[in-house]
Amino acid sequence: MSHKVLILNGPNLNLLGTRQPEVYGRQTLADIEGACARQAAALGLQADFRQSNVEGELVTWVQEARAGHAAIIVNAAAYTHTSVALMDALLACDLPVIEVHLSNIHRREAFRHHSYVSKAALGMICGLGAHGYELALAAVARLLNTTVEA
Ligand code: CA2
Repeated sequence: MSHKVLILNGPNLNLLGTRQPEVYGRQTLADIEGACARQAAALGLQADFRQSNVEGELVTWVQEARAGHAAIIVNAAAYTHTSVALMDALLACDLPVIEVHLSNIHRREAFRHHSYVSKAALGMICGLGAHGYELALAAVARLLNTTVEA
């Protein structure tokens, strides 16, 4: 049975493709979901792709992931820089966590340079647009295979 990977997207990412294409690209979140589904299948994984504008809903999904998912990929959007609650949930989930951002948060405003999510993440991919999600899935596939073989 293929491993299920929870791919979480935070607030306002549902607006992708409608505004600020110079920062976030032209792809919609549905485009990214489709690309993740294809990449996951090619890697023998299953993508469970979700978006929420509600911090508590993201926290609940992370808590529930422990029961049925093998890893979490998370673009927490603005909650990256504010949410101790999401960080605590990710730290407690006992799953490998990969952080993704479409933009290079370190080339942007100073308030985007700090990430609470990074405290719980094995690694972070930023600045490569939607391709970052596919790279994160490749990293998860490698991590899970390594774990099985070790
Ligand atoms: O670069 C990323 O992926 C971010 O996580 C995106 C967040 C931002 O707060 C982070 O600092 C970096 C913002 C997501 C909002 O996306 C929009 C897309 C189109 C129009 C408006 C917002």
